[in-house]
Amino acid sequence: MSEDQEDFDLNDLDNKELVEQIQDDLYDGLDEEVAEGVEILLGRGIDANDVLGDALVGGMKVVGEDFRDGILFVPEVLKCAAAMKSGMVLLRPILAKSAIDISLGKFVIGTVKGDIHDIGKNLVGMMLEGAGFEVIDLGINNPVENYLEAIDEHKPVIMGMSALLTTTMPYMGVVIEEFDKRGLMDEVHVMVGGAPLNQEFADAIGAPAYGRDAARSAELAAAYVEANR
Ligand code: B1M
Repeated sequence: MSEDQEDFDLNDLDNKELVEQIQDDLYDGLDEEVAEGVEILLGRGIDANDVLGDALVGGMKVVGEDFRDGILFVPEVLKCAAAMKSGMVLLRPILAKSAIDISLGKFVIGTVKGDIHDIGKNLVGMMLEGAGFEVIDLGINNPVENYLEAIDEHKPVIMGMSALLTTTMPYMGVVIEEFDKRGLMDEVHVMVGGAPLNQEFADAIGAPAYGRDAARSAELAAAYVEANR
């Protein structure tokens, strides 16, 4: 380690510099540094949502662009994802702290078959917990059978699917078709989300709800429950 690096202290940076430093550290896959930076910002009283949006999601945006342009490859992006998660672990208890006494019910969420992206799904899960839902996370790569089993076992109010690839998002339509065949669309509200989706796609596959981002999804889900109590 060079003398410069040894002397470098994240505490010396102002908030704006620290956000940029966290973005750089996330890009370089430095999980300990990302976690330290997040801790410092929280310790300075910065809102957890701002830390998430500016430092972590902001950093991942740059990663996504360079991944798309062939500057970063899968092994590097995996490290970035791990670094992002090291920051999310610290935000989770704050974002997920139950804001409401009465549970809004169960929300099952999972990434669809063929897709292993889970950062966005995990964020949505955190926000839902914060809004008052009990979240059952099915993880990644879920075939329709997993969603069906989860409905049977947990009787959720809402079932959420996430997809990050244009090649996996049509599978959401397959799941909805199966639900429809089994008469489940009246029993469970379905929400879909993920970067390549939009309202038009959600409408086309017959999804009753489309969540644009984590915060909006939690608001939509809570509003649905309130309206149907
Ligand atoms: Co992937 N990947 N990736 N990747 N990866 C994308 C998605 C891509 C856009 C990158 C790019 O080219 N710019 C591109 C997809 C292109 C396309 O389909 N058109 C892509 C590709 C091509 C691939 C591979 C095929 C690469 C390869 O192998 N050649 C491969 C596929 C693997 C597979 O799934 N079968 C692959 C692999 C990976 C990694 C494993 C390396 C890693 C995932 C690690 C992990 O998740 N644990 C990875 C990552 C990290 C990305 C990018 C860089 C970042 C995704 C992310 O976490 N974003 C991504 C580029 C990008 O999106 N800019 C990319 C941050 C997150 C907070 O946002 O997930 O959008 P997001 O979630 C948001 C909203 O979308 C919404 O709320 C969230 C929070 O606000 N939301 C929901 C999400 N789910 C929701 C569900 C809801 C409601 C809202 O209701 C239930």
